[in-house]
Amino acid sequence: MARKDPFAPDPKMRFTFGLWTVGNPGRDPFGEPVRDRIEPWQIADLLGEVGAYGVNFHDNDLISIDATPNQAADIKRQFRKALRDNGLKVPMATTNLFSDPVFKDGAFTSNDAKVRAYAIQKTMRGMDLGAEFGAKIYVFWGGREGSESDATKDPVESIKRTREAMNFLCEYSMSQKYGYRFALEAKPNEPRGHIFNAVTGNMLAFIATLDHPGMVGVNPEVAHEHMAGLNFVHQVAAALDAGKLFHIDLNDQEFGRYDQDFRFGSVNLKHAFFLVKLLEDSRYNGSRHFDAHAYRQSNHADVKAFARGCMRTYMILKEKAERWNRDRSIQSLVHQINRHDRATATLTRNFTKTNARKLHSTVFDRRKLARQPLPYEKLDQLTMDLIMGVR
Ligand code: GLT
Ligand code: MN
Ligand code: MN
Repeated sequence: MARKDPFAPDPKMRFTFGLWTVGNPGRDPFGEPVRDRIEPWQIADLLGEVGAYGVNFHDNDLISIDATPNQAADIKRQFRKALRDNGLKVPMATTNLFSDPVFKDGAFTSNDAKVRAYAIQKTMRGMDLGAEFGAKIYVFWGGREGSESDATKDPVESIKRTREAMNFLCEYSMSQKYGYRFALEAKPNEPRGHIFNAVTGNMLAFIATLDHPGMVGVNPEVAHEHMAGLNFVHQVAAALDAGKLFHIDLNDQEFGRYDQDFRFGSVNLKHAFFLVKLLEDSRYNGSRHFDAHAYRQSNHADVKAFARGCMRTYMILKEKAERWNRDRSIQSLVHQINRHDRATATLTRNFTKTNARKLHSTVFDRRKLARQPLPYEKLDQLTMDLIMGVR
C-alpha cells in the first residue's frame, strides 16, 4: 500500500480558494484572457479534486450582474449540487464593488450619494446570497475606494462615508440574524492610485471607531502588505494581538511590484515560514484562504498544480515550524537570548508608587548589559538550514 502523503491538505487547516482564483482566466491590463472561463460548478469540481476544504465567492463570481432571477436560480442549483458532490463549504462571501463602471470612482466612498446607496444595497444582496450558502465571514475589499488626485475626493469625508456604510451593514447583518463577522482587507494601491485605509494597521484603527467593533476584524493579504514594503508577519501579529484576525489571504509577491498574487510561498520562503509558524503557534482556526492565481502561461491542468502547490507548501512549512519548535539547538538559543529576571520583571509589570520608586533608584550596569551575547547569526542560520531542508 502506498504511504499516506504527510503533506496532503488537512481539512482542519480549512484551505479555501475563491471562485475568482482558480477560475482566473489570465487576463491582465495588457492582454486578453488565455484560459477558457469555467463555470462555478466546474470550479467546485476542480477544488474537490485537489482536496480543498471550501470555496468563497463575490456575488458576481457566482451570478453575473445582469442575470435574470431564473438564471440565478439555475446557477445556484448547479453550484449547490457541486458543493455537495465535492464536500465543499462556503465559509466566506464578499461583494464585487470594483468591476462595474458604476464603481469607477468608488463604492462606499463615491462622490455620488446614489452610487454609495447602490453599493450598500449590492452588499446587502451579496450578504443574502452568502448566507444562503452558509457563509459566516463577509469580506470587504475596497479596490476602488481611493483617488488619483486629492483634488477629487476628501479623504476625511471618505473615511466617514466608509464608517456610515459599515455601521449600516453591521445592523443589517444583525437584523437578518446572519451571524456574519466582517473582515476588512487593506491594499495600498491598484487599481486606484491610492486606496484609503491602505494597510492592515489602518483598518485596525478604523474598526475601533465603528458602532459594533466586536463584529468587525481584518483580512490581511500577503501581497498587499508586501506591495507597501511592510513585514506581513508583523501586520498579522498586530491583528492577532487585537483579536481581529478573522480571515487571511495567502499568496506571494515580490516587494515593490504590482499585485502579483503568486502561489503561496513561491517568492519569499522565509517570510512564508514565519507566517505559517505564527498562525500555527497562535492556534489560528479561521480559513486559510489562497487569494492567488496561476501564472498566465498555465493551462487548466497546471491550475490544479498551482492549487495543490499552495496547500502543499503550507503543509510543509507547518511541519518545519513544528520542527523548529522541537529543535534542541534552536530552542536552547531561544532560551539564551531571552534573559529572564523575575525581580526586575515584577518591578515593571504594574505601575505602583513603590515599584516606580524602586525602579527609579535601581543601578543598572549599562556596559555589562550591552556586552551580553546575542548569537542571532547562529540562530538564523539554523533556521535557514531547517527551511532549506538540510536540518
Ligand atoms: C480581488 C482582490 C483581492 C480581494 C478579493 C476580494 S477580489 O481579487 O485582488 O485581494 O481579496 O474582494
Ligand atoms: Mn492581491
Ligand atoms: Mn485578497
